[in-house]
Amino acid sequence: MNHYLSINDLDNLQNTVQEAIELKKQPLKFESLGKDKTICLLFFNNSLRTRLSTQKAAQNLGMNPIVMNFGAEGWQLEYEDGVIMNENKSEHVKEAAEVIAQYCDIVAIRAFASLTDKEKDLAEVVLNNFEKYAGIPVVNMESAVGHPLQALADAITLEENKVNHKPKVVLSWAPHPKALPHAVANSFVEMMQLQDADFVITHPEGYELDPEITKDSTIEYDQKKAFENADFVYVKNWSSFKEYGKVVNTDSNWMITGDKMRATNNGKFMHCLPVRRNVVVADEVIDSENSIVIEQANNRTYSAQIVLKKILENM
Ligand code: SN0
Repeated sequence: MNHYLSINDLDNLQNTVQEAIELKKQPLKFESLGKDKTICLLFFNNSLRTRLSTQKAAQNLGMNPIVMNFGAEGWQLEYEDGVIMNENKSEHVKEAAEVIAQYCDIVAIRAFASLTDKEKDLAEVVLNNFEKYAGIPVVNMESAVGHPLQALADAITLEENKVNHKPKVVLSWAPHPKALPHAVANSFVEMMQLQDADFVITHPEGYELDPEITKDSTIEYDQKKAFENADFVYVKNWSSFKEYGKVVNTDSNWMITGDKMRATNNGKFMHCLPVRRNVVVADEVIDSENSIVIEQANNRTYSAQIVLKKILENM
């Protein structure tokens, strides 16, 4: 593998999940693979899990990670061609990306959706420009459109926790005070489309994700109906796609409660974190034995590690 920009960059999801589960048993087995290799992690947005687990994954492979909070400490970058740069942007991505590539062998980037400019967000301007000008492998640590490291960790967690051969997995929207990106939900949907599962998406009207991503996945507007027989309930808030970046519903009836979870098939609760307690999910649910959010976060290390391993093996 050269770049990891979307879950579809994996040649085989099922095999990759199995390889990650093996790696988890012996995380230091390939500690020489990344010797003398450097990875730059660039953060244009906040992070806890992604930042620490990706560093940890790189270190497990013997790599040297360099981390930069680009959003707070980097120069403001210009991405358009041919502009007169006499305003607030100090450096063009052409130089920035090429310079960064002098210092490292792989670059990993977090750059959330603006949620104001749909066209630019869908064009993945930051990620694609780095890919174009850095000339080294690029890893997506949550872009405008996707969060494939999270989706791979979710696939590992589903595999480890599934009881039925073909589980019912529900992706449920939940309320949130802020407008959040679609990336986590998008990549979860793309990942589920590669799985042998009964997959249902539930959200209020007006919260349809990009139809180019959901394709023919089942959408059920009745959350109660969607939860019937669910083995896994994956919860995430996102803002409206149609009314791009807007919060069009804050109905607290969509929060995940103990009563809703009791009506599932002893369903496991999943969330990528960070999560707003008692807005998105009731304490009773996230604190229950059926909550596997910490396992999901733990699997972020092995998701990043298998991805970096595949890139290193290809260098
Ligand atoms: C991000 C998102 O894409 O939804 C990152 C998730 C991995 N989440 C947030 O920005 C939550 C912020 C908040 O204030 O709750």
